[in-house]
Amino acid sequence: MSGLVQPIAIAGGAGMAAVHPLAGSRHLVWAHAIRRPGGGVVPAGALEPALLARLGDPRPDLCGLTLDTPRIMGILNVTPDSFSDGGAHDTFEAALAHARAMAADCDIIDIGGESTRPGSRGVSAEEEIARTVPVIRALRAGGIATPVSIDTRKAAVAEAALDAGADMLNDITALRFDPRMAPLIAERGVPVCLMHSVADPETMQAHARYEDVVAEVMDHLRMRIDAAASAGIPPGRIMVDPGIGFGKTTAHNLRLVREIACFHALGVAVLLGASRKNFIGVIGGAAAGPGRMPGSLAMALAGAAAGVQVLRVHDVAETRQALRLWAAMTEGGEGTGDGA
Ligand code: HH2
Repeated sequence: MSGLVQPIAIAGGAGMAAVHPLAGSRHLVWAHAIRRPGGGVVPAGALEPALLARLGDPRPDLCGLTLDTPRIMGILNVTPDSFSDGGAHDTFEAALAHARAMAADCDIIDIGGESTRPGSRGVSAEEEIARTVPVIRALRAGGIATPVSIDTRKAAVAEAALDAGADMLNDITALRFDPRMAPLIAERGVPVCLMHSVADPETMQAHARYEDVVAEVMDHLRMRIDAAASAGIPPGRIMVDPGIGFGKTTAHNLRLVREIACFHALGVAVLLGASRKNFIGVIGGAAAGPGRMPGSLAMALAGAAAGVQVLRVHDVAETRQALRLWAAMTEGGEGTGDGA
């Protein structure tokens, strides 16, 4: 559990001497890393070649998207009770309209039919399918080609969503909830996001105890990557996510975002989902909902600056604008910001 390495990302440093790529980013390089715990700074050249390769190598494309620039995953909760947008899109018409509106500004649409906010109770697979599948079908029938991710822990829901045209799975239990999930994803050959969580949404906040949250979350995700690989899902189709807010305190969430560059050592793409979560309200002084957008942008930019490949957000147009500015700034000159 010791020996974490956090590359110190440099924006726009591609022309500098003795720098290394950061997880295939076209915006970021690095030359030194912080050793955690302890905080000593080490030159990249002092690290083992295998670790350097995992930290630097480009990540394979995801659903046809290159991962050399931060990608936006827009959240579509077709639920009456999600913590920040619950009830806003819980009819078929409202969900479809929101998905169409988001499609212009996001790279992936993440559709979920079950709230996983702290304390929430699950719904049946049938209910989740009834909420999500018609929206996916209608998007495809309407010619919207934006990749769709299905946010579920149930294989029956994933299967129905993939049959309806979804392109990837987002599983907050990292394939642990339903034993039929890993074989399904291996057989379908689609990408999967493995998120760290403890217990279940109803009880997870009681489990927010870690000696070293970054090391423990990384160990867990490493084991889940290995489990997925044993089930026939290669690392090139895996993304990992520290699971902000899932059995974590505000201090845990802040540390995970601050040190998220450590996760590149897992050698796969990294997703950050901090949008509108409770800690943003606690620190930013905003009630649940759209008022947490500015703090959410701050966290999305922190992720981008650490080389995170996918940002899961509610406010896609605002995040797109912020990323355009960030990308243009990393390019130097006047920039076009077209890349993000
Ligand atoms: N957070 C939520 C749901 N799914 N998936 C990933 N990969 N990462 C996350 O951080 C994540 C997730 C919870 O947020 P939200 O969808 O806004 O709310 P709810 O679960 O109440 O629908």
